[in-house]
Amino acid sequence: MINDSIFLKALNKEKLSTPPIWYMRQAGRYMPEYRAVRKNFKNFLDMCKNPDVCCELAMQPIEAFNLDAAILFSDILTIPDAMGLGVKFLEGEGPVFDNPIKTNKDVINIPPFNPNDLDYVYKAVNNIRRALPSNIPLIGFAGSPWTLAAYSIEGRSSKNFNSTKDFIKNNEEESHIFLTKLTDACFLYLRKQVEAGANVLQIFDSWANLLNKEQYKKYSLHYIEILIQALKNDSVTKNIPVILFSRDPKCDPQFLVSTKADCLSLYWSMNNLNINSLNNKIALQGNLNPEVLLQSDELIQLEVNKILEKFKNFNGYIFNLGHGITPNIDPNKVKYLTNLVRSY
Ligand code: 1CP
Repeated sequence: MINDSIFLKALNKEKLSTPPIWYMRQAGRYMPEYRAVRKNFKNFLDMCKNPDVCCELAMQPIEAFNLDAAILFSDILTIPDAMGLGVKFLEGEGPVFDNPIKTNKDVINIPPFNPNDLDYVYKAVNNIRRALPSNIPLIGFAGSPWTLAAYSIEGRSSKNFNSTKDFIKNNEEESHIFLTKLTDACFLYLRKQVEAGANVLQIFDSWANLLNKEQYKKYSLHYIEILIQALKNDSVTKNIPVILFSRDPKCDPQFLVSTKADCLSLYWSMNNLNINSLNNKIALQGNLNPEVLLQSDELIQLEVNKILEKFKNFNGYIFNLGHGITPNIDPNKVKYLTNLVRSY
């Protein structure tokens, strides 16, 4: 039964003797099983368009580490691709857009988002839900409107997203129009994922760190708040817990709490949080620096103990990393870490 899930219990702020465990980017290049499947596809997005392959990939970390939650295998850039921006993942380069947003006209000309264009994603959700044990929830996800806008305007990944920063300065009105279109698309997309079987939703604001405090509220948090409100007001999604991951935000964590997310996924450097004041108000997830997994077993143990001590008295703590597992991490270290947390 899904109600037996310790992950859902933690999201519901229940006190548990052992925290549930899952990892951001738990399926991916660090696993040899993943690389064996990946080599059959030139363009990563073509692989995401195959629901049977997505199911196999989402199940790999569940089978390898016996985790307490699965995450849909897909990518956040499916939405800009469906909006006609032509997303490709090139070898060693990451995502590249054929038609990035360059002018304010490009924003106006974006065709209306049709959630049915992403049927391949909902089919993957359905396959994964059916493959999972009944007590293991499936996490559906979307990028935050701001993070999707940043990729769509920049046209690729970047260290500092300077074109995006210039665009929002020079085209304020169109930036808000674009963010509104993305917010609507995220809502329709997440609702379809829930209809297909997703039990929990996570919003990835992976480029929160680009904005200063004032900009962050205006260009990102504002739209996340609208998105969460739409999910909470909809009959299909109203009872689905929403987790918010924000990478290194330049604002008081209290602003993240006011989005009404059910759970905050804490970036590894996010230590300016008064945990006691949040007890019973919101669930918390994450916070271990993924780079710890490149260290010796002794060092991993030391860092894990610090995290588990920190959240010991918190009702609703979910063990996770403070960002995704990177390709250079040894799967044996992931196994070691998982066993450490379970035997704490
Ligand atoms: O070549 C390959 O094998 C592609 C590697 C890869 C994988 C495995 C990419 C390309 N995306 C994914 C899957 C993925 N992406 C998942 C499902 C797998 C899982 O989590 O188990 C999820 C949830 C994502 C989400 C995602 N994609 C985020 C948010 C999370 C985060 O890490 O902050 C972001 C920012 C992306 C964009 C993306 N996808 C892939 C790349 C190379 C990038 C760009 C990253 C960058 O800008 O640096």
